Amino acid sequence: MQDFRKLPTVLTAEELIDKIFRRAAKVEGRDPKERALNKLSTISNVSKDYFKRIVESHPSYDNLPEFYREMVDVIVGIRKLKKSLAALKWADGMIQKVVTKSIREIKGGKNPSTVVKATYGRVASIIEQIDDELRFLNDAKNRMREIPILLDVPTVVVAGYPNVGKSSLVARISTVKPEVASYPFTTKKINVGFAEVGGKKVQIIDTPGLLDRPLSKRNAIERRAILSLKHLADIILFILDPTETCGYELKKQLSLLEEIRGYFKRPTLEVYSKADMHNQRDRIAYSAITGEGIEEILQEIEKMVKKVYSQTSTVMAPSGQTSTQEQHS
Ligand SMILES: Nc1nc2c(ncn2[C@@H]2O[C@H](COP(=O)(O)OP(=O)(O)OP(=O)(O)O)[C@@H](O)[C@H]2O)c(=O)[nH]1
Ligand SMILES: [Mg+2]
Repeated sequence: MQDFRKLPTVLTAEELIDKIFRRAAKVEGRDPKERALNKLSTISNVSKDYFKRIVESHPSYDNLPEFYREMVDVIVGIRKLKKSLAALKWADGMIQKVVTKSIREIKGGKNPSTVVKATYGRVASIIEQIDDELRFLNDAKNRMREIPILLDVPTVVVAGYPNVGKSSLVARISTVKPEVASYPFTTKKINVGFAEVGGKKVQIIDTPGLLDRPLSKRNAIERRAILSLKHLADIILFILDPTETCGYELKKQLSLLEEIRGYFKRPTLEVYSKADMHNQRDRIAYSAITGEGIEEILQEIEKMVKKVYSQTSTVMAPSGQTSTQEQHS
């Protein structure tokens, strides 16, 4: 499985030039000619190995399971990522050409130290040309750390308007403790935790808040929630805040709920949050503060998981393979 937290740090052009030339500087030889040839092959090898390591640390983005591919696209942009990796391959090829030419020149009788000096200059200039791409790849690596490792187990995606109490519930029922705060869009990425439901491991996913608006208007934070609903949810746990202290009217929240039911067509459990602040009980109402309703929610999830997983079909595993097991229709 692709673990995006294992992508290596990428040096800037300056750091990479320094690394290559420091290695070349240490190289010896019996005479000036041999020393120069050894330095050139060191430049060639160190840069080749470095570029290869970076390029190969990335998966083939075209073959990634959709959730991961779309997440990478939302977080960093796949086109830009591919362009940057291609730039590294270009630089590698150019350096190899320059070094090959220099070796030929020395063997042809040119002054070894003059050729080495000129090679240093050319190699440095090639690497400087990909400085933006190197920096982009390092930044991308840092940003892609947020992509979670997912398990192929029944998955509940918790969704709703911003600030309604999603993370507070996820903290209460699962192993993950996401940040909770009294303002919208506190959660900006997907948090994955686990809960034991009826003796079975269930994956619980906390998502950023969604507003009731067309997909084309959704921001990158909201898109992370949409991708979770689209690709990961066996069950949707939709949270409504009837107190409207979240800052959004219940009417709007209900309209989002209808949209999500219609669009994703997954078994959906609707619950009211903040039960300690209101008396509406026409849906399960829970309080993350008093614990009211929490047990009921877990029981409902257990029932839904059983129902959903009694039908056998194929699920997407994070590794990209598909596995047959009991799953939703
Ligand atoms: N009284 C009361 N307040 C709650 C309850 N659950 C959450 N809150 C408060 O509601 C606010 C939002 O809670 P969060 O859990 O961060 O809400 P969220 O839906 O994850 O918010 P975003 O990540 O911004 O979308 C915080 O101030 C919480 O303390 C509850 O059961 N009762
Ligand atoms: Mg949250």
